[in-house]
Amino acid sequence: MRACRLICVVGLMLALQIAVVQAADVAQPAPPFMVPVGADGVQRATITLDSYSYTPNHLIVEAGKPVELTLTSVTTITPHNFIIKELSVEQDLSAGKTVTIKFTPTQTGTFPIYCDKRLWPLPSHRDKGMEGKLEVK
Ligand SMILES: [Cu+2]
Repeated sequence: MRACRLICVVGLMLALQIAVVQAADVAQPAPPFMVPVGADGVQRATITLDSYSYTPNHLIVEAGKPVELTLTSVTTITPHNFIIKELSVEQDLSAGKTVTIKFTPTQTGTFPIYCDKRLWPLPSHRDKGMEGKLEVK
């Protein structure tokens, strides 16, 4: 009887441990991407746009240096866009296209990146998880 109870307790503890490990895996966000500065002083990165995500979705750049982002869409039908409202960045991107945008952030802070496309009456792409952030240091 006592042995049976012990086995049950050990079994339960193992099950809980597995559940905790799985939860940690799911909750782990992708690490932020430190955008490298080229020899010409330009900070360059490539971002992949899919339905409904940006990869990478958390970029870190330095203030006062130009940023050049190559946006590549890997969708076959759905158009997306790339908006950083605070920095006046707004770029449409048709399915399968690649566009390069350039801007120079002058103020530090963390600014949301998102896609505001939506097919009425469905939720916006941002609501479906198509968002990220630009951290300016
Ligand atoms: Cu979109």
